[in-house]
Amino acid sequence: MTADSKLSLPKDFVWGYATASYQIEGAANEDGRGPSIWDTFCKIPGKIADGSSGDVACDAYHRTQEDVALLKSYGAKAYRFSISWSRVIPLGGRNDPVNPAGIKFYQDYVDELLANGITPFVTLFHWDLPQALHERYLGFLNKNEFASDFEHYARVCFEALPKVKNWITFNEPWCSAVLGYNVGAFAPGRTSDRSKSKEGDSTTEHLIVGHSILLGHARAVKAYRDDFKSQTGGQIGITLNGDWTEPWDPSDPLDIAACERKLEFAISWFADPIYFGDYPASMRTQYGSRLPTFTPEESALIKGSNDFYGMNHYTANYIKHRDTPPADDDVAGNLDMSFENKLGESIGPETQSVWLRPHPEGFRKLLIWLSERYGKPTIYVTENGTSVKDEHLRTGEERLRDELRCEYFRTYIEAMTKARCESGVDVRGYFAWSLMDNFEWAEGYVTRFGVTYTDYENGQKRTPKQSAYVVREMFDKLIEKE
Ligand code: PNW
Repeated sequence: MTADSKLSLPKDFVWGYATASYQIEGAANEDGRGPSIWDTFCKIPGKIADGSSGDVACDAYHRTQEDVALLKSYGAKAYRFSISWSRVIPLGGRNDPVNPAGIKFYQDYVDELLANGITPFVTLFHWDLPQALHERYLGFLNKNEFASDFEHYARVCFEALPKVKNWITFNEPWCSAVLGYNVGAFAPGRTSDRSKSKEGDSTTEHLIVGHSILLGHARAVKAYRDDFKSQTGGQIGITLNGDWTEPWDPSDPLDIAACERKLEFAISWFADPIYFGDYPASMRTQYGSRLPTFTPEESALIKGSNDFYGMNHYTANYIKHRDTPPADDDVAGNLDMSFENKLGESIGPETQSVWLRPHPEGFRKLLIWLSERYGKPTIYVTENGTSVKDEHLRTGEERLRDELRCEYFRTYIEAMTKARCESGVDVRGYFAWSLMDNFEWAEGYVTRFGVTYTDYENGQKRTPKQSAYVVREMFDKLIEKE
């Protein structure tokens, strides 16, 4: 018996595809939806690579049945999508009106999925903050207002969608905080760099945003556990992004320490408060009083607020420590990241995304790292996938032959299975990013992540790529039959 033949996943392993509201829905101005900070951001010249927006996107708002049929044809057991807050509460706040058409859209979506035997995993917040809340009190920068409004919005969703048993509060708070309020590459685009934004302070705002999101998460989880969980028997958690790290020079203890520090700045920033009740010491050391502190009540509320860990994972970096003091706007832990190590070896092949190179072994290692640090939590991989270099330049049938993506899914799904079988990581589900090519944020429609080709020139027609069959084959092969 070869080592490989022992690799398998349990019968009840959940797998499927993930998307997000602003990236696929379109119908930005229909049926009472209010604008989000992404609608506003897309209108600023120069912010989106191809000058596009999510106004139409994949037109998923009008294609519920078609998309659920597509998922079914792929054999998906589950589907992760997100709710557009401003479709449900156009102005966002706890005293603002709820939009019945928005509620109905998501109720119908859930019903259509369930009728086809597909389990919904629903994200409450995937970056599209109602614009009105940004204007009213600067959104995340006002901790108490934000957390109260988010809890209210979460309650509206829990109430309206009792058939949903799997909830994710926030998607990748690191991206909202750092890309939105430090680098300024994502909405609302705040940064200290005055060539990019009139407003913003990259030395503090991302830290305040992170704190508000943690509190909003904890308030929504408490609301769910107090008033909904017992009736519906569901589960709730947060989704965090995190890349694996390898030392630039494996013989340098300072590079090894920097690898751990990078993981803490990216992941433990949010996961430590959720599992232990406070920020990691490495961040306190670097940021001092700029990093907010938790009151004892806040700490108690946040600690233990995950029924499961939602893991988004794409890539890995080589890490080199710095000998100079950290810059005031540093977010990584005072280190340099690179795709090449000291010997000039590349961590993986190029893709269309400048930040992403496949390195499946890093997925296995990070699953083990999370499992060990956080006491063997239940993990759902809520996103994993890749873009393909120059895929947007292909024509005809070549557009469907996404060999690099096929190889990515083969090797990453195998790496995850190894982490489960060989190291006892409690991973129970996997969602490939993404069901179809969609609006890739600041990269517009140039970068494609789908297992389905979306033809934006021809009525957003969907055509399966080879990778859709590969994902299915992998799970058909790995999941035990009885
Ligand atoms: C994730 N980075 O975002 C998101 O959750 C998705 O909405 C997105 O489409 C997907 O990954 C692919 O990009 C990220 O720059 C965006 O490091 C950017 C980064 C990481 C994650």
